[in-house]
Amino acid sequence: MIVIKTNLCDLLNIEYPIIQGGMAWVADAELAAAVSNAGGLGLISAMNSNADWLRAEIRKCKTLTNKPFGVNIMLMSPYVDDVAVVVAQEHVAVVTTGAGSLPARHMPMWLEAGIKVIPVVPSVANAKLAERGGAFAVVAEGGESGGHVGDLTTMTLVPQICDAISLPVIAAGGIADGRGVAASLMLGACGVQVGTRFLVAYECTIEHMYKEKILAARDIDTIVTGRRLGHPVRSLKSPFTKMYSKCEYDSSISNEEMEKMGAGALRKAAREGDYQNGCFMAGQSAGMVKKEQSAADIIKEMMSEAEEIIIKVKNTVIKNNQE
Ligand code: TUI
Repeated sequence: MIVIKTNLCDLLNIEYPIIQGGMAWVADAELAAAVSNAGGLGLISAMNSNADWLRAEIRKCKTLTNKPFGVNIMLMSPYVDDVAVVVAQEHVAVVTTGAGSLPARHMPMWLEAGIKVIPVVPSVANAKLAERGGAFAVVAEGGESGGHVGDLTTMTLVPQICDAISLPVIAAGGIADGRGVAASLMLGACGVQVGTRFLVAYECTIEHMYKEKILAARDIDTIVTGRRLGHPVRSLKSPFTKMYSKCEYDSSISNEEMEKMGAGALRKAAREGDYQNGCFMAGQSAGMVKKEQSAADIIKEMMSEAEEIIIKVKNTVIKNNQE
Protein backbone atom coordinates (compact mmCIF):
# COMPACT_ATOMS: atom_id res chain seq x y z
CA MET A 1 0.00 0.00 0.00
CA ILE A 2 1.23 3.46 -0.88
CA VAL A 3 1.25 5.85 2.05
CA ILE A 4 2.95 8.98 0.67
CA LYS A 5 0.55 11.86 1.08
CA THR A 6 1.36 15.54 0.77
CA ASN A 7 -0.73 18.62 1.45
CA LEU A 8 -1.35 18.82 -2.32
CA CYS A 9 -3.57 15.72 -2.00
CA ASP A 10 -5.89 17.51 0.43
CA LEU A 11 -5.68 20.83 -1.40
CA LEU A 12 -6.75 19.32 -4.74
CA ASN A 13 -8.84 16.49 -3.34
CA ILE A 14 -6.71 13.82 -5.05
CA GLU A 15 -5.15 10.57 -3.83
CA TYR A 16 -1.59 10.92 -5.17
CA PRO A 17 0.38 14.18 -5.61
CA ILE A 18 0.80 13.76 -9.37
CA ILE A 19 -0.70 16.10 -11.94
CA GLN A 20 -0.60 15.42 -15.63
CA GLY A 21 1.08 17.86 -18.01
CA GLY A 22 -1.22 19.92 -20.23
CA MET A 23 0.20 18.55 -23.43
CA ALA A 24 -1.09 20.33 -26.53
CA TRP A 25 -2.65 18.01 -29.16
CA VAL A 26 -2.16 15.14 -26.71
CA ALA A 27 -4.07 15.78 -23.47
CA ASP A 28 -7.74 15.11 -24.24
CA ALA A 29 -10.73 14.03 -22.13
CA GLU A 30 -9.76 10.36 -22.31
CA LEU A 31 -6.26 10.84 -20.90
CA ALA A 32 -7.43 13.41 -18.34
CA ALA A 33 -10.20 11.12 -17.07
CA ALA A 34 -7.83 8.14 -16.86
CA VAL A 35 -5.32 10.09 -14.77
CA SER A 36 -8.04 11.50 -12.50
CA ASN A 37 -9.70 8.10 -12.10
CA ALA A 38 -6.27 6.73 -11.11
CA GLY A 39 -6.04 9.23 -8.25
CA GLY A 40 -3.92 11.93 -9.90
CA LEU A 41 -5.12 15.18 -11.44
CA GLY A 42 -5.85 14.81 -15.16
CA LEU A 43 -5.76 17.80 -17.50
CA ILE A 44 -7.32 18.61 -20.84
CA SER A 45 -5.20 20.86 -23.03
CA ALA A 46 -7.11 23.79 -24.55
CA MET A 47 -4.07 24.40 -26.82
CA ASN A 48 -5.17 26.35 -29.91
CA SER A 49 -8.69 24.96 -29.91
CA ASN A 50 -11.83 27.07 -29.92
CA ALA A 51 -14.50 27.33 -27.23
CA ASP A 52 -16.82 24.70 -28.74
CA TRP A 53 -14.14 22.01 -28.89
CA LEU A 54 -13.06 22.67 -25.30
CA ARG A 55 -16.62 22.70 -23.94
CA ALA A 56 -17.36 19.36 -25.61
CA GLU A 57 -14.14 17.86 -24.26
CA ILE A 58 -14.86 19.08 -20.70
CA ARG A 59 -18.37 17.61 -20.85
CA LYS A 60 -17.01 14.34 -22.18
CA CYS A 61 -14.52 14.22 -19.30
CA LYS A 62 -17.36 14.77 -16.81
CA THR A 63 -19.06 11.65 -18.20
CA LEU A 64 -15.83 9.64 -17.82
CA THR A 65 -14.93 10.60 -14.24
CA ASN A 66 -16.47 11.96 -11.06
CA LYS A 67 -13.05 13.00 -9.79
CA PRO A 68 -11.60 16.52 -10.10
CA PHE A 69 -9.77 17.36 -13.33
CA GLY A 70 -8.34 20.51 -14.88
CA VAL A 71 -7.74 22.39 -18.12
CA ASN A 72 -4.41 23.75 -19.33
CA ILE A 73 -4.68 27.06 -21.13
CA MET A 74 -1.88 28.08 -23.47
CA LEU A 75 -1.74 31.84 -23.15
CA MET A 76 -0.41 32.28 -26.70
CA SER A 77 -3.58 30.73 -28.12
CA PRO A 78 -5.62 32.96 -30.45
CA TYR A 79 -8.74 31.73 -28.61
CA VAL A 80 -7.43 32.38 -25.09
CA ASP A 81 -10.26 34.81 -24.18
CA ASP A 82 -12.95 32.40 -25.40
CA VAL A 83 -11.60 29.31 -23.63
CA ALA A 84 -11.07 31.36 -20.46
CA VAL A 85 -14.84 31.91 -20.34
CA VAL A 86 -15.61 28.24 -21.01
CA VAL A 87 -13.58 26.96 -18.03
CA ALA A 88 -15.42 29.41 -15.76
CA GLN A 89 -18.85 28.45 -17.12
CA GLU A 90 -18.06 24.74 -16.74
CA HIS A 91 -16.56 25.24 -13.24
CA VAL A 92 -13.53 23.05 -13.86
CA ALA A 93 -11.63 22.35 -10.65
CA VAL A 94 -8.21 23.55 -11.77
CA VAL A 95 -6.73 25.71 -14.54
CA THR A 96 -3.03 25.53 -15.29
CA THR A 97 -1.54 28.13 -17.62
CA GLY A 98 1.58 28.12 -19.76
CA ALA A 99 3.55 30.07 -22.34
CA GLY A 100 2.95 33.51 -20.86
CA SER A 101 2.71 35.60 -17.70
CA LEU A 102 -0.32 35.16 -15.46
CA PRO A 103 -3.41 36.37 -17.33
CA ALA A 104 -4.51 39.04 -14.83
CA ARG A 105 -7.58 39.93 -16.87
CA HIS A 106 -9.08 36.44 -16.46
CA MET A 107 -8.27 35.96 -12.78
CA PRO A 108 -11.38 37.59 -11.23
CA MET A 109 -13.70 35.48 -13.40
CA TRP A 110 -11.81 32.26 -12.60
CA LEU A 111 -11.63 32.93 -8.86
CA GLU A 112 -15.34 33.85 -8.84
CA ALA A 113 -16.08 30.47 -10.47
CA GLY A 114 -14.13 28.70 -7.70
CA ILE A 115 -11.31 27.62 -10.00
CA LYS A 116 -7.89 26.88 -8.50
CA VAL A 117 -5.43 28.63 -10.82
CA ILE A 118 -1.99 27.02 -11.06
CA PRO A 119 0.38 28.81 -13.47
CA VAL A 120 3.28 26.84 -14.92
CA VAL A 121 6.31 29.07 -14.39
CA PRO A 122 9.94 28.98 -15.60
CA SER A 123 11.41 31.54 -13.17
CA VAL A 124 11.19 33.10 -9.71
CA ALA A 125 9.89 36.35 -11.22
CA ASN A 126 6.95 34.56 -12.84
CA ALA A 127 6.26 32.65 -9.62
CA LYS A 128 6.09 35.91 -7.64
CA LEU A 129 3.75 37.41 -10.23
CA ALA A 130 1.53 34.36 -9.89
CA GLU A 131 1.44 34.64 -6.11
CA ARG A 132 0.58 38.34 -6.22
CA GLY A 133 -2.12 37.65 -8.82
CA GLY A 134 -4.05 35.21 -6.65
CA ALA A 135 -2.74 31.84 -7.85
CA PHE A 136 -3.51 28.73 -5.76
CA ALA A 137 -0.14 27.07 -6.38
CA VAL A 138 2.55 27.06 -9.07
CA VAL A 139 4.15 24.41 -11.21
CA ALA A 140 7.91 25.12 -11.27
CA GLU A 141 8.90 23.70 -14.65
CA GLY A 142 12.55 23.13 -15.48
CA GLY A 143 13.93 23.15 -19.01
CA GLU A 144 14.22 19.33 -19.04
CA SER A 145 10.52 19.26 -19.84
CA GLY A 146 8.95 18.87 -23.24
CA GLY A 147 7.28 21.68 -25.17
CA HIS A 148 7.81 25.37 -24.44
CA VAL A 149 10.77 25.52 -22.06
CA GLY A 150 12.52 28.01 -19.79
CA ASP A 151 16.28 28.23 -19.19
CA LEU A 152 16.64 26.87 -15.65
CA THR A 153 16.86 23.24 -14.65
CA THR A 154 14.39 21.62 -12.29
CA MET A 155 17.16 21.08 -9.70
CA THR A 156 17.89 24.81 -9.47
CA LEU A 157 14.43 26.24 -10.18
CA VAL A 158 12.33 24.33 -7.64
CA PRO A 159 14.25 25.29 -4.47
CA GLN A 160 14.58 28.92 -5.56
CA ILE A 161 10.84 29.18 -6.15
CA CYS A 162 10.14 27.40 -2.84
CA ASP A 163 12.25 30.05 -1.08
CA ALA A 164 10.65 32.96 -2.94
CA ILE A 165 6.92 32.32 -2.45
CA SER A 166 4.63 30.79 0.14
CA LEU A 167 2.28 28.97 -2.25
CA PRO A 168 2.44 25.19 -2.74
CA VAL A 169 5.07 24.33 -5.39
CA ILE A 170 4.70 21.43 -7.82
CA ALA A 171 7.91 20.30 -9.56
CA ALA A 172 8.06 19.56 -13.29
CA GLY A 173 10.67 18.78 -15.91
CA GLY A 174 12.54 15.48 -16.06
CA ILE A 175 10.29 13.60 -13.65
CA ALA A 176 9.33 10.19 -15.02
CA ASP A 177 9.78 7.72 -12.17
CA GLY A 178 9.77 7.39 -8.39
CA ARG A 179 13.28 8.81 -8.11
CA GLY A 180 12.03 12.05 -9.63
CA VAL A 181 9.09 12.15 -7.24
CA ALA A 182 11.33 11.56 -4.20
CA ALA A 183 13.86 14.15 -5.40
CA SER A 184 11.10 16.71 -5.96
CA LEU A 185 9.92 16.28 -2.38
CA MET A 186 13.52 16.78 -1.20
CA LEU A 187 13.70 20.02 -3.19
CA GLY A 188 10.67 21.34 -1.32
CA ALA A 189 7.88 20.55 -3.78
CA CYS A 190 4.59 19.06 -2.54
CA GLY A 191 3.86 17.27 -5.81
CA VAL A 192 4.96 16.67 -9.38
CA GLN A 193 3.69 17.33 -12.87
CA VAL A 194 4.38 14.51 -15.32
CA GLY A 195 4.03 14.83 -19.09
CA THR A 196 6.38 12.66 -21.14
CA ARG A 197 5.67 9.41 -19.29
CA PHE A 198 1.93 9.79 -19.85
CA LEU A 199 2.54 9.96 -23.63
CA VAL A 200 2.80 6.17 -23.59
CA ALA A 201 -0.22 5.55 -21.34
CA TYR A 202 -2.72 3.15 -22.96
CA GLU A 203 -5.35 5.85 -22.56
CA CYS A 204 -3.25 8.45 -24.41
CA THR A 205 -4.88 8.72 -27.85
CA ILE A 206 -1.91 9.95 -29.92
CA GLU A 207 -0.66 8.06 -32.98
CA HIS A 208 1.15 4.89 -31.94
CA MET A 209 4.26 5.89 -33.89
CA TYR A 210 4.73 8.83 -31.47
CA LYS A 211 4.70 6.36 -28.56
CA GLU A 212 7.23 4.13 -30.34
CA LYS A 213 9.56 7.09 -30.80
CA ILE A 214 9.34 7.91 -27.08
CA LEU A 215 10.02 4.28 -26.10
CA ALA A 216 13.06 4.18 -28.42
CA ALA A 217 14.49 7.55 -27.32
CA ARG A 218 17.88 7.77 -25.62
CA ASP A 219 19.03 10.43 -23.16
CA ILE A 220 20.39 12.68 -25.92
CA ASP A 221 17.49 12.36 -28.32
CA THR A 222 15.67 15.63 -27.58
CA ILE A 223 16.58 19.11 -28.86
CA VAL A 224 15.37 22.66 -28.33
CA THR A 225 14.35 24.64 -31.42
CA GLY A 226 12.63 28.00 -31.82
CA ARG A 227 14.96 30.10 -29.65
CA ARG A 228 15.21 32.61 -32.48
CA LEU A 229 11.45 33.19 -32.32
CA GLY A 230 11.43 33.65 -28.55
CA HIS A 231 9.54 30.45 -27.84
CA PRO A 232 11.99 27.60 -27.42
CA VAL A 233 10.38 24.18 -27.71
CA ARG A 234 11.88 20.80 -26.71
CA SER A 235 10.99 17.83 -28.89
CA LEU A 236 12.47 14.56 -30.15
CA LYS A 237 15.20 14.94 -32.76
CA SER A 238 13.55 14.29 -36.12
CA PRO A 239 13.65 15.31 -39.78
CA PHE A 240 11.57 18.36 -38.79
CA THR A 241 13.96 19.54 -36.05
CA LYS A 242 16.98 18.93 -38.35
CA MET A 243 15.47 21.17 -41.02
CA TYR A 244 14.19 23.72 -38.49
CA SER A 245 17.43 24.09 -36.54
CA LYS A 246 19.34 24.64 -39.81
CA CYS A 247 16.89 27.40 -40.77
CA GLU A 248 17.39 29.10 -37.39
CA TYR A 249 20.94 30.00 -38.45
CA ASP A 250 19.88 31.09 -41.95
CA SER A 251 19.33 34.86 -41.95
CA SER A 252 17.83 34.76 -45.45
CA ILE A 253 14.75 33.12 -43.92
CA SER A 254 12.43 35.54 -42.13
CA ASN A 255 10.93 34.94 -38.70
CA GLU A 256 7.53 34.94 -40.33
CA GLU A 257 8.57 32.09 -42.59
CA MET A 258 9.95 30.26 -39.54
CA GLU A 259 6.61 30.65 -37.74
CA LYS A 260 4.79 29.29 -40.79
CA MET A 261 7.08 26.27 -40.97
CA GLY A 262 6.33 25.41 -37.34
CA ALA A 263 2.58 25.85 -37.56
CA GLY A 264 0.74 22.55 -37.52
CA ALA A 265 3.87 20.47 -36.85
CA LEU A 266 2.60 19.30 -33.46
CA ARG A 267 -0.76 18.23 -34.85
CA LYS A 268 1.05 16.36 -37.64
CA ALA A 269 3.05 14.45 -35.01
CA ALA A 270 0.30 13.65 -32.51
CA ARG A 271 -2.71 13.18 -34.74
CA GLU A 272 -1.34 12.23 -38.18
CA GLY A 273 1.79 10.29 -37.23
CA ASP A 274 3.70 12.24 -39.89
CA TYR A 275 7.32 11.44 -39.05
CA GLN A 276 8.79 13.65 -41.80
CA ASN A 277 6.96 16.85 -40.88
CA GLY A 278 5.84 16.36 -37.30
CA CYS A 279 7.25 18.00 -34.14
CA PHE A 280 7.19 15.30 -31.45
CA MET A 281 7.29 17.29 -28.23
CA ALA A 282 8.98 15.38 -25.41
CA GLY A 283 11.09 16.01 -22.34
CA GLN A 284 14.59 14.76 -21.58
CA SER A 285 13.01 12.01 -19.50
CA ALA A 286 11.93 10.27 -22.75
CA GLY A 287 15.07 8.13 -22.35
CA MET A 288 13.63 6.81 -19.06
CA VAL A 289 10.28 5.79 -20.51
CA LYS A 290 10.53 2.09 -21.34
CA LYS A 291 7.06 0.58 -21.46
CA GLU A 292 3.43 1.26 -22.25
CA GLN A 293 1.14 1.00 -19.23
CA SER A 294 -2.21 2.23 -18.02
CA ALA A 295 -2.24 5.67 -16.41
CA ALA A 296 -3.14 3.96 -13.13
CA ASP A 297 -0.10 1.66 -13.29
CA ILE A 298 2.19 4.59 -14.14
CA ILE A 299 0.99 6.51 -11.09
CA LYS A 300 1.11 3.52 -8.73
CA GLU A 301 4.56 2.50 -9.92
CA MET A 302 5.96 6.02 -9.52
CA MET A 303 4.51 6.42 -6.05
CA SER A 304 5.60 3.02 -4.73
CA GLU A 305 9.11 3.56 -6.11
CA ALA A 306 9.27 6.95 -4.43
CA GLU A 307 8.21 5.48 -1.14
CA GLU A 308 10.76 2.68 -1.35
CA ILE A 309 13.59 5.12 -2.07
CA ILE A 310 12.65 7.48 0.73
CA ILE A 311 12.59 4.62 3.24
CA LYS A 312 15.86 3.20 1.89
CA VAL A 313 17.64 6.56 2.10
CA LYS A 314 16.34 7.13 5.60
CA ASN A 315 17.48 3.66 6.72
CA THR A 316 20.91 3.75 5.10
CA VAL A 317 22.11 7.34 5.09
CA ILE A 318 20.77 8.27 8.50
CA LYS A 319 21.66 4.97 10.24
CA ASN A 320 25.22 5.05 8.87
CA ASN A 321 25.68 8.55 10.17
CA GLN A 322 24.59 7.51 13.65
CA GLU A 323 26.90 4.51 13.86
O1 TUI B 1 3.86 26.35 -21.72
C1 TUI B 1 4.54 25.39 -21.44
N1 TUI B 1 4.70 24.35 -22.30
C2 TUI B 1 4.19 24.31 -23.58
S1 TUI B 1 3.16 25.44 -24.31
C3 TUI B 1 3.14 24.57 -25.71
S2 TUI B 1 2.23 25.05 -27.10
C4 TUI B 1 3.35 25.90 -28.05
N2 TUI B 1 3.51 25.47 -29.28
C5 TUI B 1 4.35 26.09 -30.09
C6 TUI B 1 5.07 27.16 -29.67
C7 TUI B 1 4.97 27.60 -28.41
C8 TUI B 1 4.09 26.95 -27.57
C9 TUI B 1 3.89 23.46 -25.57
N3 TUI B 1 4.45 23.33 -24.39
N4 TUI B 1 5.14 25.29 -20.25
C10 TUI B 1 5.07 26.33 -19.28
C11 TUI B 1 5.91 27.47 -19.66
N5 TUI B 1 5.56 28.69 -19.48
N6 TUI B 1 7.10 27.41 -20.25
C12 TUI B 1 7.53 28.70 -20.42
C13 TUI B 1 6.52 29.51 -19.91
C14 TUI B 1 6.46 30.91 -19.79
C15 TUI B 1 7.00 31.73 -20.75
C16 TUI B 1 6.93 33.10 -20.60
C17 TUI B 1 5.83 31.47 -18.68
C18 TUI B 1 5.77 32.81 -18.53
C19 TUI B 1 6.31 33.63 -19.47
O2 TUI B 1 6.22 34.95 -19.23
C20 TUI B 1 6.56 35.85 -20.21
C21 TUI B 1 7.70 36.66 -19.76
O3 TUI B 1 8.06 37.51 -20.56
O4 TUI B 1 8.22 36.41 -18.69
